[in-house]
Amino acid sequence: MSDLLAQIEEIEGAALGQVQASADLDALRDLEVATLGRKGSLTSVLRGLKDLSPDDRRAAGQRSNDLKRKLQEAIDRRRAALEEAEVQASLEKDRLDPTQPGPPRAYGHPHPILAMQRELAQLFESMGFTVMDGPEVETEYYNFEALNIPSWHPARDMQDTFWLKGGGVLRTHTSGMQIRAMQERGAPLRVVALGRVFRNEDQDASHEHTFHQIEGLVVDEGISVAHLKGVLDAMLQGVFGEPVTSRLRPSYFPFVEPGLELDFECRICKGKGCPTCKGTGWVEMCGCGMVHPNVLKAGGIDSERYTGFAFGLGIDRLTMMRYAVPDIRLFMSGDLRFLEQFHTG
Ligand code: FA5
Repeated sequence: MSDLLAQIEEIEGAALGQVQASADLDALRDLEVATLGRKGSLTSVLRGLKDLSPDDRRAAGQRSNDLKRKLQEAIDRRRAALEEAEVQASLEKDRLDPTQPGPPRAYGHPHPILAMQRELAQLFESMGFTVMDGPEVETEYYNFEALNIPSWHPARDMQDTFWLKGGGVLRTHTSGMQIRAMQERGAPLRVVALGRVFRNEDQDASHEHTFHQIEGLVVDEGISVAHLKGVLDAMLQGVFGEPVTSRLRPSYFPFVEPGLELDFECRICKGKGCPTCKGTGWVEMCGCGMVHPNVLKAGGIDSERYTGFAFGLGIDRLTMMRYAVPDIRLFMSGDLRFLEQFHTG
């Protein structure tokens, strides 16, 4: 009996210390097997109980069961502590801080002409205009004939044209949209149409073969040049963020009567005269006028009842003025050193 108790005490003395000393889960599992396992030290002690007297057996049995429970509890506690330490170690190793900013990414940004188009569209929408889209490949009818420019008319020479095989034409201006708008929507009408236009033109600092226009058209009862001037001045104020001095002067386009040209005071020299405004102090910005009755008729509108104004503005030149860009060709140069100056993000 005393032998057995001595063995139990020895196991207790050694094993409890070893549980605490187990450095990892594998070592702890080995210890568990070596003490409490089927062939473990405590198990084999228990097997010896059968040779004892009933009283000794009860006393030694209780003692060894107490130890078994104590050991099992100590092992379970140690296991939980080791598992927790393992989780902490792996969190430490694969540390993720979701509040850290990500690596910088190279974002693109709208081309300055596109940004200006969007701004203009928004500006006119805020004045109650509808924004329309139309084809870049036009028919001769919409680009010229319906605009009071028959094929024999010398005004055709004002816009040198890219003709396509089969009779189509790369639109030379956005004015064809006047007819499409009137035909599609009738009167009263308040629309703008923006987009690319094309001319067979020699390039220089203010001329491109591919550029952008915004066409405006208002048709209603009692529309006058005063409305035209008011809308164009509101547009200039919107674009430049302050009132801009402008003037209307007579001009000629077959699809308006009277025909006018809007100039505004040169933003670079404030009207004093500089190379950009060719010393005049004024910059020519858009053709405009009162819609010719023939054009209203081509659009299916009663020219006795309704009048209208129209304008066609060069968006590239407006953008040049806003940012003091000296040469229109920079826009299509693809030169990122130029374009990245317009990165606002
Ligand atoms: C026209 O295109 C007429 N359709 C404008 C119009 C509309 C008049 C409605 C009356 C009523 P013009 O050819 O002048 O007109 O061109 C209008 C504007 O486009 C010019 O004032 C200028 O700002 C711009 N523009 C013309 N040619 C070029 C070019 N080659 N490169 C860049 N911008 C140009």
